[in-house]
Amino acid sequence: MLTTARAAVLLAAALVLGSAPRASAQDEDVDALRFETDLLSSVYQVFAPFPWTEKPDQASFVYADSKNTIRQYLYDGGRLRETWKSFPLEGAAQAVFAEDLNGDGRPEIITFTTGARIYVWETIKYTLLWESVEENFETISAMAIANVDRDAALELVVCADNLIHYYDGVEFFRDKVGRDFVDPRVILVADVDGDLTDEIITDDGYVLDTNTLSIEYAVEGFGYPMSLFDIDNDGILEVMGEKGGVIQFWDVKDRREIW
Ligand SMILES: [Ca+2]
Ligand SMILES: [Ca+2]
Ligand SMILES: [Ca+2]
Ligand SMILES: [Ca+2]
Repeated sequence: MLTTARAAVLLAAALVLGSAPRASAQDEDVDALRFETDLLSSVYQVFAPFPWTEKPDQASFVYADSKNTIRQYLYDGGRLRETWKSFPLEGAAQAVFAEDLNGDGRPEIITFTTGARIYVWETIKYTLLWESVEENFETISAMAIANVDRDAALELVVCADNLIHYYDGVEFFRDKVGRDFVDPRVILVADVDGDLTDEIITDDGYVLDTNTLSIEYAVEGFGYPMSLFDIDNDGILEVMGEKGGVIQFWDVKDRREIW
């Protein structure tokens, strides 16, 4: 899957680079790159759009390469160039995120690795804000960045050693730990039953309450890749996952598979 992701990233970059850098085509190229990065990031976790650039006609993205490094690229004036590279990480990055955790208007870059480490950088001077050296996890399998509690700030929602952990997105202390065993490769956070509170959805088939962190609905796996999509247009997202080459949809509100 990672190899496919990297191939897709290179393909996207090649498509952009391949287009002639005519001044009149530049805005279209930037839009095309933004579209590609959004699409790729929805399927491949090692890839994320970077939602901040100095100028409006630029676009940027981050991705985790196969050499334990996070790289940031900037598309500017018809050219794609690398603007930042992390130091070698403890293990290969499994997912990368670019979200403004501290609300200062600039995204932070967040990743976790096969070495069960979490890293967070700010992106003005690219100072490392946190490396989770003291957590001593055996494994980290999935992560999401979301607001899962009463304060307005974002949390890191991490599945470490098969339990969901919340970390404060500014001070990085552990806020909460679940008790239910889960084993996801991807975590999504959204309101999938229409009660106006978000749930945590794991690709191994669980829907957890964001407040209690206990399982409120379970199926035998939603599939991977997994995403959310309102297929019946009733305003409530369905869970969509791939299993054995088949796309399936679940309506969590009605507790049934609908497709
Ligand atoms: Ca920030
Ligand atoms: Ca919060
Ligand atoms: Ca809900
Ligand atoms: Ca729906």
